[in-house]
Amino acid sequence: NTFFPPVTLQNCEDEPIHLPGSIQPHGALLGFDAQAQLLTRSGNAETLLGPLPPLGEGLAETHLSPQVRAFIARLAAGDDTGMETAELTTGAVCYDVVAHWHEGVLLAEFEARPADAPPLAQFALQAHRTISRIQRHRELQGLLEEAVEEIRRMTGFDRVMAYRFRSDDSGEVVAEARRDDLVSYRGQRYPASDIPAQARRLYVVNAIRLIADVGYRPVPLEPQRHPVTGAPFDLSHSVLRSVSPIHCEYLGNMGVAASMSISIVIDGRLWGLFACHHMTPRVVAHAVRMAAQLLSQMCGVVIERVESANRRALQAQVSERRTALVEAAMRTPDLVHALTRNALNVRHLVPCDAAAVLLKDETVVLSDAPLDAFVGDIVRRLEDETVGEVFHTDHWTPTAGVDPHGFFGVLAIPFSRDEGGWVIWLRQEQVQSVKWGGKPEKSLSYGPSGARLTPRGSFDAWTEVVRETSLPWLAEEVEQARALRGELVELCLSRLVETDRMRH
Ligand code: BLA
Repeated sequence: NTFFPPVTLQNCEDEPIHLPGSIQPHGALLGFDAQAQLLTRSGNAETLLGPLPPLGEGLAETHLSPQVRAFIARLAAGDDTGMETAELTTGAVCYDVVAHWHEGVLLAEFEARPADAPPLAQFALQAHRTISRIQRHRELQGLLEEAVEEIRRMTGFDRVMAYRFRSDDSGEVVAEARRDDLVSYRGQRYPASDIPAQARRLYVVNAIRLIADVGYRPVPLEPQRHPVTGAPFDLSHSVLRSVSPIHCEYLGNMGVAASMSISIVIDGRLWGLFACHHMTPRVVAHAVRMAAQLLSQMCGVVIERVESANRRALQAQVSERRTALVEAAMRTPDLVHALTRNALNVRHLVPCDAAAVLLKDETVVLSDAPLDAFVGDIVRRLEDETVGEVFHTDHWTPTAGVDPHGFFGVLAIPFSRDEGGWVIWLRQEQVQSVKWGGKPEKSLSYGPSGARLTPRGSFDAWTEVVRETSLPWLAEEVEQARALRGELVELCLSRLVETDRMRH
């Protein structure tokens, strides 16, 4: 790469992956301006496609085939920003030609159709069948399991994973279909830096990418900069874009020779991706990639539907529990008992690993761990602060000498300042609930960046990032706590008024 300083493990996010100045060698690229004059081409273009005009000139009769010339002339005359695809022959080779306009440059990419590529029609039919099956799912796990099986069948990859981003952009393999002899990656966690921010952004707008041979030598564009603007050509939407060398090293260390991933985008946000590995180089025909992309888009639609239905059902259920809990509290003078001692208690309002209720001199902790001192310390510290209605953190710093027993998430509501009334929910450190499940990677060799670029290295990096933090408290969880506080404040207030009236 001739434009930018070398990429290291430390500056991954700065690598301008959309401006690599080169493509992968399993195809050729031509760039034209609005006058259909050649602006750039990949170094392998003449070898693959035959004679081309000099830079700055248009295609003539001696260049490419009439079919291809007509296709390019038509696109050059328009300014459609979408992607256009055609199956075109030149020099006795049949190509999938994929063309799009971007920032005033028409990029046309040529991929030889694999001899055994099934006709597009067959894939359209198959995709249609699959999609109607996918649409029937009402539950996330089943949907993703079926999707990875289906993508594996469609593409023939050795391993297909559904990779889901978590709220901190770290990720988890949530479903997997794989060749029997491969170690499973299901359940593994990876830090956000394994798919850096600029890559996640790019994958929202360009939903699919193929690395046909991890060990490839990039083919430079000639020239690498636009002759008029001087800017490097933007390959954000290119299908042959050369990918980050760091990522290729990562895949190589894993023993992977070809990789493809397909974005799962929901509401303009990268929800996750289907990540495919092959242990030998593998070219996937354009039509197959489009079918897989269509499937992934459909998954996005269904996931969104399932998740919002789940969210609504859960919210309704929790609100019902909250009402029942407050009603129970209203029936007895012993508020603390009502909130902690029944089958339904404060633990059931917010997903947590422990909870506590404090009032006057009483502290009831719902946990196997001896948390009285820890909880007492939390309240002492929060009483000194202006907490407002709800306090929450996913990285509580315990006071020196107070054992947090592995709890780092604190969600707390003060419901009676005068009488020291608090409800507290606690969550454990994330790492406690996830264990490294991979086998030792005996068979793997490390590239120049060492062991960091391996699943084991990723897990260690993830562990480092999430050390002494819990899962974050979600907005709707905080809102449930706030609602409970409102109701308890009111309850306490009405009791106060009651006592007052009885006194006078
Ligand atoms: C890209 N990283 C990616 C991609 C995936 C992953 C799926 C998309 C490209 C592709 O389809 O292969 C990560 N792949 C994984 C993970 C699993 C997997 C986690 O199969 C788990 C099983 N990567 C690193 C580190 C850096 C890094 C430490 O691990 C940087 C310091 C960079 N990853 C990196 C970059 C890209 C990337 C720059 C973008 C590649 C591109 O599109 O050019």
